[in-house]
Amino acid sequence: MDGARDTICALASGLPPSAIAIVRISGSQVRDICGSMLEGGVPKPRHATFGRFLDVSRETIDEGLAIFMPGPNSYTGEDTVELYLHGGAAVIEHALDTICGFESTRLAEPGEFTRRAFENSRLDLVEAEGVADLIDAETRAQKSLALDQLAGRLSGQYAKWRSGLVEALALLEVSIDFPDEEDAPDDTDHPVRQQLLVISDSLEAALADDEIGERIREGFHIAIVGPPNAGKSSVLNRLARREAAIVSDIPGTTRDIVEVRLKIGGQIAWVADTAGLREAGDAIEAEGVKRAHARAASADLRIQLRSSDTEGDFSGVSDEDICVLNKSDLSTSHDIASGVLVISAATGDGFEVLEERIAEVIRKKAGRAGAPMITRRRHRLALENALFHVKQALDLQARGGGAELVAEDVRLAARQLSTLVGEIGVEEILGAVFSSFCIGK
Ligand SMILES: Nc1nc2c(ncn2[C@@H]2O[C@H](COP(=O)(O)OP(=O)(O)OP(=O)(O)O)[C@@H](O)[C@H]2O)c(=O)[nH]1
Ligand SMILES: [Mg+2]
Repeated sequence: MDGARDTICALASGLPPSAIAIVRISGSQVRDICGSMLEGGVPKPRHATFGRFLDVSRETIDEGLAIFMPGPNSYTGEDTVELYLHGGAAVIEHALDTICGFESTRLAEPGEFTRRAFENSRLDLVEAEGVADLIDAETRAQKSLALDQLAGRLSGQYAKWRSGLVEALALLEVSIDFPDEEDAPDDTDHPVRQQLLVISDSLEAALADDEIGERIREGFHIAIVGPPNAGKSSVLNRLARREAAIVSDIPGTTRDIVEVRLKIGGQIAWVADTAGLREAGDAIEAEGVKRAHARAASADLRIQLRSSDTEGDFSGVSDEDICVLNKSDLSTSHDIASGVLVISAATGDGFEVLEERIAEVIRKKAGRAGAPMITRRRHRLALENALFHVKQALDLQARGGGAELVAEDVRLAARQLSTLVGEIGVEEILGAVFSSFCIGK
């Protein structure tokens, strides 16, 4: 990314054609651009001002509203203007071409407006991720998670842990700097230990969250498992309402995992069809069976599928799984155990109940989460590393390690939290976070 001195512009609204297009410009050239492009000159700050937009040859680009937000009290912290144009491709192109004709002015890269907001301390890194998540949110749950994050609840929690560590560090520094000083607290070991124990417990509790925040953000994992020919692929297709997986009467049809993304119970879910579980015939099927077992083990929820015409055996199945007997349209000689859902992928019989049962499980899982929730792998890794160092510090202290050594681990733990909120700017982290944004944000 180029230096912050360039002025950047982008279409901030959806792709044309649309009723209105919003073009956003940020940087030191904004006043000059307004002075030249807007018939009425630089608009009054934070007032919607109607007028004509002109190119350098004084040809009309369009007419519409402009809102000027002078820095530092703007989204990016720089002078910013938003132009509200008619949302046609030609209008937008004419406007952007004109703007990019100004000195040191260019199209923005993905996430560059938010990156500037971050660099100008308008947002921390975790809050900036909240912006991206809010834009990507498809469910209410994702939206409220993103809003919480944007409002700084997650950053607040991370900051609390960090300041606890800094306090412990301050106590340790006292015993390092003034080991024999009269005024120094006699025993800093005990308060340091207390402080570190509180943080370690709190980090451990936050990490033991079944990754619900990540599930809400990225989707819950559901696996359909069972013997060959039970109708797993047929069930997947009916849940997906399309022919996503191949169905045939040859046992062992599915080998690779076929996944569909659904909205269910107000959440996103990835439903995986898997290879039928049996002592496999050939090497390819054996690999499929291996993958099926692995996916079943890592899933948040398993749908155990059996076919009523062959076997209705659910022995050995976990209480947390949903037991489903398929092919209800065929006659069955089995007793049906209580709690087993009876469906037919051929007729659709029982699917409403099945979908409701899935929704119920997911809603329950999502509802178990405490607040604020860890929403990304990046955060989880940083917190796990922080916890590792806190525990190591506690361990060292218990074994009579010197304050310098204990302090080093506490410092490393605090550093993890600083990196998390972007206080310590590691360039590749910033690149990874902001490149996932859309252009114009
Ligand atoms: N009558 C009836 N046939 C069904 C039903 N569901 C699936 N079938 C048939 O059962 C056969 C197997 O269906 P699949 O969906 O391919 O079964 P599968 O469990 O994915 O099988 P594998 O991929 O081999 O493990 C096909 O011929 C389907 O048409 C049902 O509810 N009723
Ligand atoms: Mg199949």
